[in-house]
Amino acid sequence: MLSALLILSLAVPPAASGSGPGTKATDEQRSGSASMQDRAGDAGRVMDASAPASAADLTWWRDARLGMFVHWGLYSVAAGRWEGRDIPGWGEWLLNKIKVDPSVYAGTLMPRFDPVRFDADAWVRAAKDAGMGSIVVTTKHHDGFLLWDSATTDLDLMGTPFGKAGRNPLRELADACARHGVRLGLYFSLMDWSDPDYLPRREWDTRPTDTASMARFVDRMHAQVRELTDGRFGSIAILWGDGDWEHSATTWRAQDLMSAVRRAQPGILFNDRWSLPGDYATPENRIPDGRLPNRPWETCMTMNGTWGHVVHDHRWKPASELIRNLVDIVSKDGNYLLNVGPLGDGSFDAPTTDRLAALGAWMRTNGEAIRGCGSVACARPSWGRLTASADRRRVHAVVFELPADRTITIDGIAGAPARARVLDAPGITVSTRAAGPSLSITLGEGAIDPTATVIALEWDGEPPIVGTPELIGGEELFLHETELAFRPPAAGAIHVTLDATLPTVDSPRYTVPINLQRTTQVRARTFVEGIAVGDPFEAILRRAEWIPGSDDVPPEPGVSWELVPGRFDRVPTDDAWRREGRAQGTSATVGLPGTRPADGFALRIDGFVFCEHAGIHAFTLESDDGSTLEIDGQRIVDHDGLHGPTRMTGKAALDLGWHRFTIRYIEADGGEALNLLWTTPKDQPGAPPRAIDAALLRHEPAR
Ligand code: H79
Repeated sequence: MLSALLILSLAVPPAASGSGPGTKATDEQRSGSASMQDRAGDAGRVMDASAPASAADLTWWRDARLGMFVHWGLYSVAAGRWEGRDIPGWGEWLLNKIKVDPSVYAGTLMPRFDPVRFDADAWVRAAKDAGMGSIVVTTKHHDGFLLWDSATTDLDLMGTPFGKAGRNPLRELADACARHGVRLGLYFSLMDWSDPDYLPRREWDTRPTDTASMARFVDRMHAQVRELTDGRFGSIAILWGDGDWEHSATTWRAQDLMSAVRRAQPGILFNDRWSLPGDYATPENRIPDGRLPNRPWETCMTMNGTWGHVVHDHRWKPASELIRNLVDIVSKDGNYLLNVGPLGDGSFDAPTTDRLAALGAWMRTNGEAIRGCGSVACARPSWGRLTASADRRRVHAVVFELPADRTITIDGIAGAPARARVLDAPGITVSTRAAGPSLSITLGEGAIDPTATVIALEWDGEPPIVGTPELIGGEELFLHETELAFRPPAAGAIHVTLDATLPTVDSPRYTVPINLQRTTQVRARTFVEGIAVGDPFEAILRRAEWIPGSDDVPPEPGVSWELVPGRFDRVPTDDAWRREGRAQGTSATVGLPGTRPADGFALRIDGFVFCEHAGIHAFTLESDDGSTLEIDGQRIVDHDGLHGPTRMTGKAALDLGWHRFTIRYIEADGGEALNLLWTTPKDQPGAPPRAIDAALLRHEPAR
């Protein structure tokens, strides 16, 4: 019963520390893969399988909750018009709409890029006054124009009158951001419709492709990103990739690029559009239905129907919609990146300025319900949304539609707050009344903000929020028995079933930890005065099946390995080892052979590991790219596929003695790393995985 033995977890390394801003990666750094020493320094921590694929510090980003997105480039000059015609749709997609040779597009618009009204301070002040913590500005969109002086191409700022006049908008923005305490993020499109080496070409593009080389393009793309992050624009808070979908992380060499960028900018965040998971997800023009479990996210959204300025786009969203979107997003633990499309002259149009002003006015009064806030574990109310402060002592009832009786109810808060106030109308009286699992709030007479009124509810300790029962004891994989324990609820009682039925108020009430001795499906639900509150808890706690060990000591110390050169996307079946070019050897511990092919290979490592203590062993495979681990013929870790240096852990109940294991590994592109770590029953609970002592590894001689 294989599934009983598997608990997988995945983690990736934290940002590598290294040289500070100003470092310019050399060509060797670019083309070579990071050394094993670098990888060792990358050692990550084991997290849930669903945990974000990064250990970057997102604190400032989460706390800010609101940022400004800026789409500004050659297309802003055209403003959705070409040869006297209105071009419908997104302004920044103009080149793809007019389907002209990229040199015609650039030749027409570059001489006209002279935004004399561009004022970096005004942009940053507008963002700050709107309550925004960061600005993410396009440095290069799909059209391929670079908004800075780049050594990599002539399709850059220096081909415009603005650049020739000595202006440097990204530098000016960086300085203004530093002056105003706003973080600067850079948008960068990987897809490039102008670069002669980029493939695939758009279907309308008639330029010959015979001399194009994606490898050369990726080199140039890396060089561009390194220019942006080498310190010339100061400290960069976010690298916001886009247009990654036409190629894999392998082709982009995304992992190498990210590692190099993180060395130059240790605090930088990556979005999820580098063909890798990155630090956070980026739903576009869409707000998810709820939280994304264990995944930070940010919705980016236009104010009208386009990102880049289009004179004839009048699809403006009302400011009230933008404000409610922000509240909705924060109530789901998300961020809001709201777009502006400045004009070709560098100014903002009136509809944009109006919306930023309305947002700012609302934020100045109600920002405490947004900044540093997140979700509340209660059902979503019909009249608006709930957010909670970071210290969880303050809950904000944000009212979109106040019922006629001026009373709102929060299901799942079973007690009245110490204080309550209406942020935009402090004179209004607020009376609160707790009844069972619900809190009712009635507002006295007085006008309130019809868009979104915040009622701040404060407790002196934890508010009595009653939701899904929280497990605090009980192992998902246990040996003989485990003690199932729940955190005592803030109010009411937890009722539990162990027979897969939905708990009712008549099910046994949880009072003390429950001893489990067999695989059990646990369901639990909180009831206050007989009324069910929140979603039920559900989990299967599995009793492990023992894998017996062997007393026969394998003849040779260390492990044996076999290697075949070739390109693999997944670890191959054993037939692959009949290929030509096979190499074999032995080594003292699990790792990569000293000499190995440059263009990809598959590796198989065989051996036996000695378990000195019977019990649950956790094996952590750290690899770049994919790997799998079998113990006694059972797949314990499946860390297959192409990826950067990440860890994955699987558990098995191993009896005393020697256990046969096989590791399969592939190296396709980018960095190379392979490492096997473990924790044994004699390690402290929660101890980090450690290397396996070489004396515990032996193997049978190769046939
Ligand atoms: O920069 C903005 C967009 O230009 C960029 N991402 C945001 C932040 C983006 N590029 N591609 N996509 C988003 C997704 C592709 C959308 C498309 Fe279409 C739908 C391409 C073709 C159909 C939009 C509508 C563009 C052309 C028609």
